[in-house]
Amino acid sequence: MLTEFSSLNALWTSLIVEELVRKRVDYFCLSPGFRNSPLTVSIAHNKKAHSVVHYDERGTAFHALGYARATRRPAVMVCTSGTAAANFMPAVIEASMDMAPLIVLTADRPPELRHTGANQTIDQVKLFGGYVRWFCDLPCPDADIEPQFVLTTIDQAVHRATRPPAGPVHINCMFREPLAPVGPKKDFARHLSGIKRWMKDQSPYTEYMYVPSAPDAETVAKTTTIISEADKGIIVVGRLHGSEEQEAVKRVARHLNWPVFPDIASGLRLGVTSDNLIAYYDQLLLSDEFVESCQPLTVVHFGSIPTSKQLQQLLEKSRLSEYIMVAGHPWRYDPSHRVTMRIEADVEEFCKQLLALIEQPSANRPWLEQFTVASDIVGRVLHEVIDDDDRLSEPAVARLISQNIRQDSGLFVANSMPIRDMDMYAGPHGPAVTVACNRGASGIDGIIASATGFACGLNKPVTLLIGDLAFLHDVNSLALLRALAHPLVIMVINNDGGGLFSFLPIAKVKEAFEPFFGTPHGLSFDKAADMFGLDYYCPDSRESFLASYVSAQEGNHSAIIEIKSDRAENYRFHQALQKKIISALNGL
Ligand SMILES: Cc1ncc(C[n+]2csc(CCOP(=O)(O)OP(=O)(O)O)c2C)c(N)n1
Repeated sequence: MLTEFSSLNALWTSLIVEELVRKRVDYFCLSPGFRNSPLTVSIAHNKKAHSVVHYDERGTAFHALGYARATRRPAVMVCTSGTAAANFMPAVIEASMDMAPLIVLTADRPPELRHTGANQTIDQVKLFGGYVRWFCDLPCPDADIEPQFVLTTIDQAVHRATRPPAGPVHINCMFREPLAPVGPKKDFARHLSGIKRWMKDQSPYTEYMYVPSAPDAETVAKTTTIISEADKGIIVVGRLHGSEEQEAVKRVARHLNWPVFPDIASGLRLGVTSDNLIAYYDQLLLSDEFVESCQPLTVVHFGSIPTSKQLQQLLEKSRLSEYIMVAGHPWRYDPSHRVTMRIEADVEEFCKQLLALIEQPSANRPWLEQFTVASDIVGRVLHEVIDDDDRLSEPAVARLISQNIRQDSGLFVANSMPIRDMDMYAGPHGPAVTVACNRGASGIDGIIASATGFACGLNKPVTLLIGDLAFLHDVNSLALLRALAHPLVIMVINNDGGGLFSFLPIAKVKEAFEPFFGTPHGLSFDKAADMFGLDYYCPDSRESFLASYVSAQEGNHSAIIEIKSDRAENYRFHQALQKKIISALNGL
């Protein structure tokens, strides 16, 4: 590391960037602005820093979030002062609620310009409130403050962002003029004398050792007893963090051989290989008769709250004797207030210890078979109604993606109907691709940007399934597709408004429904593709859909595939499908 800089601003920001990089936090998402120039230029100068630049801070932040989701490592987002920083808020909230690590660096004016009417100056202190794991109001670079302070601040920030519950941290960086690193360089060797070793080294200044909490033997033994003696047990799996957790939960699920209800983001729902994975659990629960006959008494739950409303209702309705929830953080995750035993432990470690202790419980074959038989019946109805039908319905799109997505790719599903359709109808025997979604706060904002970040983090092609309103909400982020090394295929279901609302009781308020909820816009997206230089397809049959999807995935170019749908017709299709499923399940 050099000792000559044009200003203390340039010196401090190069310490910040270098320390982040040494912590393996080397992915920087920036938006342009002048107040953040010292940070921006230091990022540009650091050869180990990877950067993405996007003009819209909201998209920049969601891109960082998508990257963090894919890598489980923090991404850094950088912006100027004022409303630029406020535009980071939606992604900060999503990251906070779904435990994705982020380092937020906002530039700010010096203290003497706060509350003075100075241009582009807002109150940025604790701007993100309780949604960050840690806030630091970093003073203006100052020769009287030792450089060690800068390094330990970054080390603390990375630690707070990554230890469970992971999440965003915010460092508000005040800078006084001059901001541009121009003019003659000065030697800061004396100022840097306290960190000589760090200057020669490649290691971070402070190593934080995080030892994940292993469950104590007593807890594992107690759980083992409950599980061994349990009757009518099910395993619920919500979103898990990373493939290690997924593998560990899979092993426990296989060993217990209880029916497993895997959420679409659990990592267990696609590419199913075990007989006890109940792929269509959500659809089974449509039948009151089936629900009556299959009420669980014991639940073991890993990961977050699943998307399925049916499952939530089942858990509320059942007379559970034990509801064990295992997660590596202290949060409640219990909206129906049914959890009786909450184990805060590293999920992998807990699963390992449980497996070492627990014998395979005596098989309750009829209990498991009830679910596997019913799930097969749902599968047959779906095949008949969706796969054997020429129409390109919205459920058909979800199914076709699950069956035809490339093995070596990722899948991002938007909120509203895309995630529900995928959860309910995805074929379980397609490729086991990595799935991500923004389910922390379930916004329809920032989805395109999140998918681009996810693609960069995975370093693989990604398919995004998204509705038209979510697409329009984030159309700016199509500019981010330029940053991708692999193509993103955006499947946009254009049902001319919010399809989800047709399924809600508000749909009965006829006079207000269309203008205030359905919100038709009459737009199509060919021109958006044109504007951002993307390939564009608009298939109107299963056959042309498949041809478009194959071509888009084979091409080395991002594409929009627009599927036009009719909201009212989609609602009727779902209703008819569900009626068939219920009648096939009744009388089982
Ligand atoms: C940022 C944000 N604003 C509003 C909502 C409320 N909302 C939930 S679903 C939905 C409609 C989404 O429409 P679209 O993306 O076209 O998907 P579809 O419902 O047609 O599947 C809206 C507005 C939200 N979840 N997030």
